[in-house]
Amino acid sequence: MTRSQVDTVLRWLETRDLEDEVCLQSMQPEFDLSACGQRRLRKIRRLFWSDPGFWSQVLVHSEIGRIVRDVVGPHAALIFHAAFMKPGRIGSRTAFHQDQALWESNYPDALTIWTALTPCHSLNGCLMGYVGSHLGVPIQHQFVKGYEWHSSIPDAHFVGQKPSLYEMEPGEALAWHPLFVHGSEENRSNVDRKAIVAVFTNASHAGFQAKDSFLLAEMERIASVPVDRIVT
Ligand SMILES: O=C(O)CCC(=O)C(=O)O
Repeated sequence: MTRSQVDTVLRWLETRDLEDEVCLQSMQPEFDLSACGQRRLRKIRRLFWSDPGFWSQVLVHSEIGRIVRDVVGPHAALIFHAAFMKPGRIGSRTAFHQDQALWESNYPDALTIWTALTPCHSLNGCLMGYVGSHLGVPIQHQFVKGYEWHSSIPDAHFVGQKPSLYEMEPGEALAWHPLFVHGSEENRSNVDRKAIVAVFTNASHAGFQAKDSFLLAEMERIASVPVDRIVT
């Protein structure tokens, strides 16, 4: 994403961050809590479905749309779209997992694209992952004491292995396979570490089902109508 696209998305997210919790319910919010009771947004989901016009412009006019069309193909559909806000000082970690383990349906062709909106480095909880893990098999996930957000891969699985750290600048993106093992540490800096993640898959597969889905081709149609809300 370009700097101006990143700024536009940050402004959109800032508005959500200031919204009343009740207004955010359809985005299934999660919150981080400090020891003294401070509550900040950790994650919101269903970004696209809360503002399809805005997000069609962002996804199609950034490199994301082109990459998805090349890799996933003409029947690509968005099935998950979330923001990770990882607030300064209190932003919690994301335990190691394979995305496929957290989904209700199988999406073997899915492509996850994670875009940094702020600098992401080791101090503020950049993405980490095990190179080559996508070539393996689905790993057993379980609920681990002290980490309730979702099931994850117990530490014992990684004895003797070190994850790679992906330090990134705003606008840079990572793309991965549904079996790629990844996570992130807590934010130990004073500033928020923000990123958005979009998952696309091939919607023309027999038996394709998803609670939310939106075709890239339809986004392209929407984005072809000029609007003044996004600067490219
Ligand atoms: O942004 C993060 O810290 C975690 C992202 C993640 O785990 C995901 O998108 O699946």
